Amino acid sequence: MLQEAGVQDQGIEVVFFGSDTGVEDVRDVKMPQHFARSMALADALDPRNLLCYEMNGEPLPQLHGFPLRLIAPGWYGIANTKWLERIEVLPTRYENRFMARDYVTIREQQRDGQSVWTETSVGRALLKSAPAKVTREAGQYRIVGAAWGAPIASVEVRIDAGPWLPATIDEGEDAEFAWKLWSLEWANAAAGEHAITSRAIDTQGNIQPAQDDPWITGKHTYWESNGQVTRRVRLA
Ligand SMILES: Nc1nc2c(c(=O)[nH]1)N[C@H]1C(S)=C(S)[C@@H](COP(=O)(O)O)O[C@H]1N2
Ligand SMILES: [Mo]
Repeated sequence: MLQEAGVQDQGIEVVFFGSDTGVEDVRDVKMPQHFARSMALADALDPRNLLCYEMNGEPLPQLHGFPLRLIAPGWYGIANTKWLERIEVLPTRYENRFMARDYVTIREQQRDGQSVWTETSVGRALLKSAPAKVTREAGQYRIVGAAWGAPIASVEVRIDAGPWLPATIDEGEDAEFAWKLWSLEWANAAAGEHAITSRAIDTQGNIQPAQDDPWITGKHTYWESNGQVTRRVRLA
C-alpha cells in the first residue's frame, strides 16, 4: 500500500491511527488524541506486515479491531493497531503517549564501569518461554509449555535444582512467528512441591535470560519481560 501510494523522499516514519480516542494532559495542553503507534519506514515496508480484515475466515471481531487492523509479526502486541482509521507518513520521528510515555522500557546497563540508563519504546518481541501446566495420565506426569519471540531452536526445562533437560518441541504448523509448544515427560516425579523453570534457545544460540541476569535485573519497568518463568506445582 505504501509503495502504491508513493512515499516521498522525506518520509521516515509511518503512523497507524486507531479510532479510539481520549484527552490527555501533556504539559499544559489538553490534547485530544487517538491510540496510535508508529514504525520506521523500513520496518513498515516489511512485506510480512498485514492489514487484517479477517481472522480464521470470518470478519475480524470487533474486539480484535474490526474493520481493519495492523498485524506486525515479530513485534510486541502494542504494535498491532486495531480499528485502523488512518495511516500517515511523517518526515520526523513520532513520539506520542503510546510510543514515548506508556509502553516504554527503562533499562540500567553497565558500560565501561558506569550505569547507563535508557528509555526505549516497546519494540520487537524478545526470546521467551514459559511452563504452562503439568498433566498426569496413567500416573505419568508431563510438563507442557510454549516458546516464542524469536526463531526457536530448542527449549530446556529445569525441575527444582536439577540439570537442564531438553524438551520436545511439537511438530505442527511451522509458521515463522507461530508459538512453539513443547513438552517434557517428568520421570520419577515425587509427591510434594516443585519449582519448574523453562528457557528457550534461539537459532542463533541466544539463551532466554534468567531472572538474575543483569538484562532483567536492570530493567525497571514492566514491559518486555523476557526472563525465565518459574512455576510452582504441588504433586499429590
Ligand atoms: N486501537 C488500538 N489498538 C490496539 C490497542 C488499543 O488500545 N487501541 N492495544 C494494543 C495492545 S497493548 C495489544 S496487546 C493488542 C491486543 O490485541 P488483541 O485484543 O487482538 O489481542 O492490541 C494493540 N492494539
Ligand atoms: Mo498489550
